[in-house]
Amino acid sequence: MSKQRVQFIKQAAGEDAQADASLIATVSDIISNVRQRGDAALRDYSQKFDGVAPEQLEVSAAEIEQALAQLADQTRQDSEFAIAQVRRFAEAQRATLQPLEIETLPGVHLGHRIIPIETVGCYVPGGRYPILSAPVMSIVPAVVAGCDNIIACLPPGAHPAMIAICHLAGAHRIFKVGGAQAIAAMAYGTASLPAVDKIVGPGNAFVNEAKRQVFGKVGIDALAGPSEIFIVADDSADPRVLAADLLAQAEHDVRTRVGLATTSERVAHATLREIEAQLASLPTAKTAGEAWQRQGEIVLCADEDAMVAYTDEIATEHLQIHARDPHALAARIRNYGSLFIGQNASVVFSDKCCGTNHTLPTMAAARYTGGLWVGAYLKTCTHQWIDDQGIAAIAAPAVRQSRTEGMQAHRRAAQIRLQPEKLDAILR
Ligand code: HSO
Ligand code: ZN
Repeated sequence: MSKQRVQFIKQAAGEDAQADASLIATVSDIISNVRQRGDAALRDYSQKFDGVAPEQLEVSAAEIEQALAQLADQTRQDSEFAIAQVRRFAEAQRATLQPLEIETLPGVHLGHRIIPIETVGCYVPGGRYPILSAPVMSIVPAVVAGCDNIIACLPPGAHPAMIAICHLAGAHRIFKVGGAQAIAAMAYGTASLPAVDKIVGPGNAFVNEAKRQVFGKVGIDALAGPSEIFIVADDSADPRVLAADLLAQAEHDVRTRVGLATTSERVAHATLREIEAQLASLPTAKTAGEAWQRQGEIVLCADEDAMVAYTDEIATEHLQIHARDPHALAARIRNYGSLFIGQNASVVFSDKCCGTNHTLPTMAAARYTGGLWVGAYLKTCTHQWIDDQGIAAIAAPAVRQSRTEGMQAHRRAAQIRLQPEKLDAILR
């Protein structure tokens, strides 16, 4: 878009989140090692990267009991609340996916069925914070989809609460394996870990690169970068609330991209001041402040059209709309992972417990996809059945096209289903 219509009050460095050559090579080594040496390689990598090598890679029933017993009552209740909300929304979304049967021509019956993926692997990240909602977001929709086997993998050093929540969310088997080695194990299988059909869930740069490399052997949900937030605001927005929401995502990672586009010069400058003021008392300011310095931006837009165009270019993971008529403004924007309409709809609610999935497209992938949802665990597979009347309608074009293409076996396969007298009519 024409840059004259937007003015940067603060500009982001715009770092490239692509994997570099050494990361690609390291991950490729890890994957081939796990393929060759299985569990032994998993233990070696755990020792190297996590400082522990569990003899038993699968979390036992006794360990699950212990993790549940250690979980504070309130934390358990809050997790069960989050699980219930995510389940409720996933069930409603599941209900929108319906089987189809249609007769498109006399005797030509086409349809699709919705089939759960048999075995899914949910990667649960370790990382800077033990994000208790992470297992909820990848496991609950798999349960709702009806997957037969739901495997969860988490780093051996993960907080025991994460094990308890994997279990509460509905994982069938849980493994203490993290990083690229976990992705390799789920893709190819080892003596302890079953090979899965699809791997979902975010992770660090190693996990991400491993998912990219095993794609094809298994399905993957998406490639995840650091969390992002972008807010569009008119002059009715409250800079205190804007700053709080920007800093909430900035505390994830120093590479987190956070931004505000506004048509109000007052809101732009007041938010800049508010961010500095709030950082001063924020216990996680080390990360959030660095993220803001590196990746924070505030953009003053000439008008609403410029704001909408710029926002669509950013294609952010989370898009908040703070405006007098937030629904009208929201309706104009195409590219976002999840949309937060109006001042009350903060990203933090989706992050934790309101019920929408928090695993969303980053790095502008929102141009071509939405986030993780129950549909990601389901296959929409077509079928057809064709009676004699249908053959009369479709065999002739199939025979002729195959002949034109020189695909003689295809021609025969279509032709063999035709009465000889009809065939004569086609070939004439
Ligand atoms: N914003 C993260 C999810 C999250 N944040 C959970 C805090 N808790 C990715 O969408
Ligand atoms: Zn977050």
